[in-house]
Amino acid sequence: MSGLQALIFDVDGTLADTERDGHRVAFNQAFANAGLDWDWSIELYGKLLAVTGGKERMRFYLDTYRPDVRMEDATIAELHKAKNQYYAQLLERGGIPLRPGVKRLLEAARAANLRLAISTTTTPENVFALLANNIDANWFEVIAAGDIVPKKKPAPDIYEYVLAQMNLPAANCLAFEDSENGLISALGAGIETIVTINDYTQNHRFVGVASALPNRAKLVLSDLGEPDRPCQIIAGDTQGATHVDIPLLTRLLAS
Ligand code: XBP
Ligand code: MG
Repeated sequence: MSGLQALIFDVDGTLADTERDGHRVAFNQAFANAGLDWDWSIELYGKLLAVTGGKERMRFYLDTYRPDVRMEDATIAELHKAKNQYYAQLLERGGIPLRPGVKRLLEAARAANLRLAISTTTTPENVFALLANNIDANWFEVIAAGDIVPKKKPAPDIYEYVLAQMNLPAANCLAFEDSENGLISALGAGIETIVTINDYTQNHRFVGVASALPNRAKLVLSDLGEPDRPCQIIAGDTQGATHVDIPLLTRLLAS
């Protein structure tokens, strides 16, 4: 078996810009509702994103910014559950659209009989909440999310889990990520990766990030682009293409 067989997508920041106006807002609602005076600004949240996983992020916040506060893991888990309920409500209101080119590329992949999967740090319910408002979850044969593996990104575990579930070698897959942690995770599993940046990740390193080969993103783009709305190419060679489509991905994997 050779060539491109499957596309594996990160969720937050890649399928949709869910962090600043989604998860962050929902965290703050949960904190306020619990009577906590924590308020995660847009800027602070950018720093907290260094840690993947909502529960892990809250623990990191406490350790780093509120060392005076003692909080049990169970309390963090309750806060996280409340935050995810607020997040789902926000998505139900249609608050967060898919990023440019995402739906088009997923439809093209299905038409080309490519297999699809999700590899994310976020809680499974949050993935389904996003998909429910945008695309059919059944398009993805594997949805690997949250605590399904003990070590979250940048560990490669979640991508390795997807490969094992799909019974596919890394060489037949491409990953889509938006962040350095995500890129390190995918490369750690040996999967070539396309990065689409966003406001929070535009200054991340996408070259020389992992000891595994290859140690760089195959492409770094503003977004996946649309035929009538070209993407910006930040690094890599799209071979003249102005949006990401299946012929480009097939060529990239072969090159
Ligand atoms: C996303 C995350 C998540 C979300 C919040 O990483 O780090 O923690 O910010 O989701 P990725 P939860 O883009 O790699 O999926 O609160 O459900 O963890
Ligand atoms: Mg992401």
